[in-house]
Amino acid sequence: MNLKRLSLGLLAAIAFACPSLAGELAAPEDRVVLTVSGAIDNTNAPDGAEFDLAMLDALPQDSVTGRTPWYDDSRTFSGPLISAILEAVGAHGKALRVTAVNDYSAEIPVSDIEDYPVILATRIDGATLSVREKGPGFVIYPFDKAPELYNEKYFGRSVWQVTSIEIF
Ligand SMILES: Nc1nc2c(c(=O)[nH]1)N[C@H]1C(S)=C(S)[C@@H](COP(=O)(O)O)O[C@H]1N2
Ligand SMILES: [Mo]
Repeated sequence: MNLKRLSLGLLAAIAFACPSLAGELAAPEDRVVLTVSGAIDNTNAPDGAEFDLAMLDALPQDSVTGRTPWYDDSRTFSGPLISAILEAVGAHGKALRVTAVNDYSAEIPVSDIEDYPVILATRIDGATLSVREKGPGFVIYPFDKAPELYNEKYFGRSVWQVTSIEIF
């Protein structure tokens, strides 16, 4: 077997085994609800990686149910795991700067995402989160599974009306 062929075959096998290294990220077909920029390998736009709602829905999802400081009663939030978003864009940084439409922003260490199933909620009680209802994205920590997170430190990282995330 010739060496060039062998190395090409190896490269193809590696690209196949590691889709995040292959840089595959389809372009959004609908309104962009999230743009991820910064230290990422996979982009689909000059600004970085753009997602429409269907693209976020296609990622692994989780949900969080219970009382939060933002609502009077128990609610169920659901949406993609932020870890899945980071994987989709091939992120390699230590932190996320999460920015909302009102220019509020918070820094989230990547360790939070590794330690807990934090989601970017796109739904509340199954209904799409409109901008009026703190959408299109709302960072929700798993307060139901990890009650130790129910404090100001993590409330401050619970950014609503999220439209962009920068990895650094
Ligand atoms: N978009 C957006 N998200 C935000 C904020 C904000 O001003 N804008 N405030 C943060 C802070 S500092 C806290 S403590 C919690 C709770 O804010 P609240 O007390 O105004 O409801 O939401 C967080 N998420
Ligand atoms: Mo806060």
